[in-house]
Amino acid sequence: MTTRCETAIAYNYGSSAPSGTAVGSNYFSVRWTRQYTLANPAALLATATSIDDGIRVSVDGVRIIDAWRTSAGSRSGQTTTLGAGVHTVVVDYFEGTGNARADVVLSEVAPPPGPDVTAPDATVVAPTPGAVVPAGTVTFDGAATDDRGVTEVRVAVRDTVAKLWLQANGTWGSAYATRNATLAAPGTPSTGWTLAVTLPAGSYAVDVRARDAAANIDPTPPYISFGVA
Ligand SMILES: [Ca+2]
Ligand SMILES: [Ca+2]
Repeated sequence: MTTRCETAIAYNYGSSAPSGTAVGSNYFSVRWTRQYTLANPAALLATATSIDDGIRVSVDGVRIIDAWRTSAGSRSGQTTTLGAGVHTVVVDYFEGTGNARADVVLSEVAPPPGPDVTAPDATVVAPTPGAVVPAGTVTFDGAATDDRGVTEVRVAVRDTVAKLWLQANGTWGSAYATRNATLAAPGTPSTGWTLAVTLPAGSYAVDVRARDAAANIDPTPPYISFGVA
């Protein structure tokens, strides 16, 4: 038996014996053991692109590839998600007769993301609270952030004297109604937003609610009072 450190499992022994060992060119076996450190929870994927003949791979004692037979080919296997830290990988290999080959690569597979439970947050840059802006086209703008991506910013405009909301069709009504702002970078964690509406002189407020793809809504929506003159 020969024991030594090897940096990678990437061997095409062909019809020869592994160099530097006492074993013959047929009927030999190898056990490779290594520690694999995960910085973050992930699965380990073992990809054996070319194995001749048999292979077994286990991670922390759990078999992920079991192909202990005399044949050539590719095999792969994957763990379920492992915790961050050190994991032990053992690869067993054997050669029967004829050609011999062993190529095994380990890689990390990030776990699927969990549900999005973090709501976005929106801010209003214009108008500033208490500002008086010219009648006509009034442009609202601001920014919105989310841990994964802002998909919508809904803007509601209220006539604070009549206590009515600007409806989708441009009329004013008692029901809360919104318009979708234009996002500079929709679906990203940080975006600007803008919306223009036409307003006559009066007293107004704007209510802004950002959403993400999971329909989480900003729990602290800005509500900015302003005047039009
Ligand atoms: Ca063989
Ligand atoms: Ca989110």
